[in-house]
Amino acid sequence: MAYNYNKFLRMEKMPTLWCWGCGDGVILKAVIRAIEKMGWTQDEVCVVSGIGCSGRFSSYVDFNTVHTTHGRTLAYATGIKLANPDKHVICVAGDGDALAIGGNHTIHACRRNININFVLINNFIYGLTNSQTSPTTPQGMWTVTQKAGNIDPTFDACELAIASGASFVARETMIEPKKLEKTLVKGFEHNGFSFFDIMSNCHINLGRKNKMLGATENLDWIDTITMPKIKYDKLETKEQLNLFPTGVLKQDTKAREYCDMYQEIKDAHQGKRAKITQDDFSKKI
Ligand SMILES: Cc1ncc(C[n+]2csc(CCOP(=O)(O)OP(=O)(O)O)c2C)c(N)n1
Repeated sequence: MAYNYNKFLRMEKMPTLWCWGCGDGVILKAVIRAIEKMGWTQDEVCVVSGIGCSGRFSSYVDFNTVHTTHGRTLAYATGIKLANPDKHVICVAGDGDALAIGGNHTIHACRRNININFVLINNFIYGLTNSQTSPTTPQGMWTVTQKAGNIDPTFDACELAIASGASFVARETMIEPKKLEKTLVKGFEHNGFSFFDIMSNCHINLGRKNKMLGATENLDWIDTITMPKIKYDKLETKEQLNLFPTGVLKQDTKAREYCDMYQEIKDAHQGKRAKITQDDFSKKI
């Protein structure tokens, strides 16, 4: 039987403004299925998105939603989560939103290990504004800002998240929506900052300008640059070049979660516990 998404969608906003064949819709559906698997009610979830094609995500889903400014999703989401630790906060951002203008917020949200689920829709380009280079655009690709080919080295979003301290880091593609759903559930279950790098197509503003004539060619290309971590780990370093491992890349269940620590600070201010000292953290240092 076909899955019924309508309960979680704002049907009055349909059809979406996304291009035909865009991966954003596939990712949106996987997120909805993962939320339902978690048993979260609509009222318990808050979806925060930025500006871009990916930013439209929050307009279409029927949860508590905030459509924020470009690059600032995690600043809003952090405030929302700290004020409402009982809510499940899902943040959605494009690669420009998350890694260029919002790069600083991303680093610090990872560092704080706050229990937010960060869905990076990585289509390798600024989609909404028509093909400017983003931090994940592969070198050599045509962009409207680098018409002779992009010379900027490519960011590995997951390596950035791992190095910054995110306690759950995973990469998937929209080519395998079921696998994506399962990985989303694992991250949603995790108490800490969950970072999902989800590779997706933008056949209109990246693909067709780079000899990938349709959505399927764009997806084929994503398939060639990704590989399950278990296989990837068996390759020689030189064979790993330009390949991105998929699956859960990091999970640290011992890292302290920020809202829990924030509660301790509140308790200390209210005299309910002793002040927090360096000794409380000495094991980590
Ligand atoms: C402060 C600010 N700077 C620039 C813009 C213009 N702008 C809107 S969306 C966008 C980039 C979109 O690319 P990305 O974040 O990768 O999302 P996508 O559209 O690909 O989903 C830019 C530069 C803006 N709205 N606000």
